[in-house]
Amino acid sequence: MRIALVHYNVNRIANEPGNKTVMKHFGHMPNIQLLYVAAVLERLDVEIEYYDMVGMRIDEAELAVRLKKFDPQIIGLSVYTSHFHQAISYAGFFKTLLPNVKILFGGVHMAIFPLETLRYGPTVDFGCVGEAEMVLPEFIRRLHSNASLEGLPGLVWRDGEHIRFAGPAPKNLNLDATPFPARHRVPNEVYFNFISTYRNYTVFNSSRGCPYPCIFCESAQTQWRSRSAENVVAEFELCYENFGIREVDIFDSSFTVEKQRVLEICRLLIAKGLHKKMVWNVRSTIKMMNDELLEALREAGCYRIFYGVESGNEEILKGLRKPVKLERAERIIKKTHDVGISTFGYFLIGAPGETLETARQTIDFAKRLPLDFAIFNTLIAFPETALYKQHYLPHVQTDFWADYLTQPKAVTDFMGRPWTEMADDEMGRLCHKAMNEFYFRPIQIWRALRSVRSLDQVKRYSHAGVDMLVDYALKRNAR
Ligand code: B12
Repeated sequence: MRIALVHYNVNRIANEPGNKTVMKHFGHMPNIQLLYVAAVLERLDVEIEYYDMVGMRIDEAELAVRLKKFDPQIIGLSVYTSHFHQAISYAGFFKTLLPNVKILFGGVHMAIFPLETLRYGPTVDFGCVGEAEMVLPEFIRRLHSNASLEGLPGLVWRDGEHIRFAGPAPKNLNLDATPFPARHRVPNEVYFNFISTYRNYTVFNSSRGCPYPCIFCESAQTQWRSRSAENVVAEFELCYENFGIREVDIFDSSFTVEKQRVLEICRLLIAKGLHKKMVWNVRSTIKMMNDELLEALREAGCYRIFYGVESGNEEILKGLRKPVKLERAERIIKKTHDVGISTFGYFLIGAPGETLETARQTIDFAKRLPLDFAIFNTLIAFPETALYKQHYLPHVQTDFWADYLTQPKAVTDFMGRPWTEMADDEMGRLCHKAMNEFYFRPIQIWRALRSVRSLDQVKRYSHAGVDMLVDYALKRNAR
């Protein structure tokens, strides 16, 4: 059996909350989800081709040529709700090229809208609802043996006129048994993100799920599962030895949930000398960080920590169910900076109860912290989040995300924020102002320059800086 996996170029995101300059310079990262899928398929009796359209510079014409040549029976895509319509248009494109090909969707979107995706996406044949490693082995086995797909957990599929779904797959509780992402299928040397130091950069996942209840996140209070320290460090080693990777970006929602595991990862990285050969960074809640962890992380080569600070107002934080106190956030970020780890803060404008005054407090708080980088985004209510269910749906007449699935036009519609009286324009303007106020300070320019370690980084920072300046000047003139 032949299966093609396509990491398509995402350029139509619904309700995009991001800063334009950051989006423009965002970089291009490997698709870790789809690389896991490739690794799982490699263990089965399947021939695979993997196309990263941006990373491998494959445009649609070239993709068509390659797909026709490979002639897969199945094409797999990883889908977020925010770009569902783009995935659907790719599915249509693939079916015109290869009329008999079956389209398989997976990813976070399938976990939320399994039945709806097949109902409103007639070009989608199968959906994987859950982790690939929990569904694909049995799916492929049944396809190979021509067995019925009936009752297969984690698979949504078409049976003539009917859509069948036996419920989601059980969670993978043994992450150490999962193969490492198939990085040998992609050009690792081209990947980077907007503030990464090196270009031979990769995305990494050491745990899944998150125990915290933040209302804006779909992973809130989902079962947290982790890989052992040995398994994590073995993947670091492979990245360095086999793929020449020099920077590892750990995207776990909650890397620091288990202190002993983090300390052991640090110890092993040092024991193998990897702390001197590679740099890495993590995302952490303020709540789970402490002085001992910070010292250990620094020693082991962790050079940046991304903190979700979100707001400079305690009441807003409570409303977001964010487990952070401002005083602690300030202390931990200062300590992170003092031990020599670069700091990055995420902030939100437009939370429930936000006013001009609380937004101002957020901007001032961010400026007071020793942060090397900060980003201010407007808050978006994603499906299945508490924010959507409790602060959005009760206040509007329609179910935005349910309607969005049936209306491609909705991609360009803005869903609104009924939980605050502030106008969208005003929040957008405040985010823009916050970015300018934060970055155009001598101390901040100095901090950005001080964090530079590679020529590639100098070029990227200068381009982004110039764009921010031009944008700033144009917006000023327009006012
Ligand atoms: C890392 C991450 C990113 C990284 C992605 C890095 C990368 N290239 O891999 C970056 C920073 C690029 C990113 C960007 C965005 N993200 Co994001 N991101 C996450 C995060 C934190 C972790 C995802 C992850 O790595 N999981 C680990 C992998 C191993 O698990 P997995 O994704 O579930 O994959 C498994 C299964 O789903 C399945 N599977 C997945 N794909 C496929 C495909 C096939 C064919 C099959 C069979 C199976 C399968 O098998 C996989 C392996 O077991 C999640 C939150 C979370 N904690 O889950 C948000 C999240 C997925 N992101 C989200 C969003 C909204 C975005 C943005 C749209 C935000 C924005 N507006 O800018 C952008 C989209 C940009 C883009 N170009 O696509 C939302 C998605 C909401 C939704 N319903 O769509 C989430 C859930 C966060 C949230 N708000 O709650 N993100």
